This record gives sequence, C-alpha cells and structure tokens, in this order.
Amino acid sequence: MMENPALCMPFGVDIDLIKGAMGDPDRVIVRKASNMIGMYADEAALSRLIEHGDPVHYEVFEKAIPDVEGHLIICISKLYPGKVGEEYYMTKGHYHMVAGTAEIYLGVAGQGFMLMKTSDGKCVAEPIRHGRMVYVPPYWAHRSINTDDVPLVSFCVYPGGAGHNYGDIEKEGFPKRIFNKHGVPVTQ
Ligand code: S6P
Ligand code: ZN
Repeated sequence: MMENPALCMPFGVDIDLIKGAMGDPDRVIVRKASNMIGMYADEAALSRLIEHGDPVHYEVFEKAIPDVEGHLIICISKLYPGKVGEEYYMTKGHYHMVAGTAEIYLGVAGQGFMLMKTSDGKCVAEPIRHGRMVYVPPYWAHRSINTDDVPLVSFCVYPGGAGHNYGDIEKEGFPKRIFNKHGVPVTQ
C-alpha cells in the first residue's frame, strides 16, 4: 500500500528574531544580484552591482515540510537593505502555482512594503514591519521591498501544494515600483 505523503513527525524550530534566521533550516535559498536580471528598472545599475561583488539580495530559510495539501509551509524571508540605482532591493515576486491560495507574512524586523497585484491590474503596496501582519489573498502576486537600512525579516505561512509561479510575473512585471527619492520611499 502507498504511504500517505502528508505524514510526518511534529517538530519545533528556533527562530532568531534579531538576526532573522531559522535555527536549523533544512534548505536555504540565496538570491544574488545576478539572479535578479530583468527585475529592476535600472538594468545598468544592476550590471554594475553584479560586476562589483554580486551581493546577496535575500535569503529564504525553510523547513522540509511535505509540499502537499493539508500542510502549512513556513519560512523566514530575509531581504537585505540596498538599492539598484534608486530602487530598493526586493524579491522576485510570484503568483502561487495554485493561484487560489493565500499567504500570511508576519513582519519580524526592519520595514518595507509587500507589493501585491492581480492579473487584471489591481496593485496595492501594504506596509510591513516588526509586529505587522500582511495578508496576501488568493490570486494576488506578491513581492517584498526593503525600504529600511537593516534587513527586512518576515515569517511566512502558506498552504502546502501552493507552489511558485515566477513565469507570469516575469512577463507581466508589477505596475508599481518603490524608489528612494531624496531619502524617502516614493511609489511610482
Ligand atoms: C513563498 C513566500 C516566500 C517567498 C520569499 C522569496 O510563497 O512568498 O517564502 O518565496 O519571500 O520571494 P520569491 O518571490 O523569490 O519566491
Ligand atoms: Zn508566496
């Protein structure tokens, strides 16, 4: 008889709320400037960054939770401070592969925005910071943007089996960007 793929043992994990790190992650995804080609408005500024050290833009710390319906996937997202030209560091952004699945982001440290959009053109930039939760409803693509000078750390929870659809957002882009203009975040 086939074993149920959703079965697993209970566990706990330490989360360092100051450093923005998971105590014992099973997987760490690291995205550098060179993984962000095509995402920022100023492509020449991104090329210069890649040539000058290719800095890490963000890391995602995950536990190995079965990626199937019934589970809740958790992760810590740590988005470093920085700018590409005048545009703040951000994540690639994605829809979920199963588009009708939501996600919760709890701001742990730093501050910035969760930029969210639908395929029919709605777009919302919701502030996220320590102690603030952002709800990403089903069908909304989402991207974190760090407007602070310390890492923006979030704790994320989303349904097992939701998956990531990067292809559609790479084609569509987001209708808004957030730039540092004379020291303050400006949405354009
Ligand atoms: C997963 C969740 C986060 C992001 C992470 C990195 O559904 O939204 O864990 O994966 O913030 O962003 P991205 O767009 O590169 O996956
Ligand atoms: Zn997501």
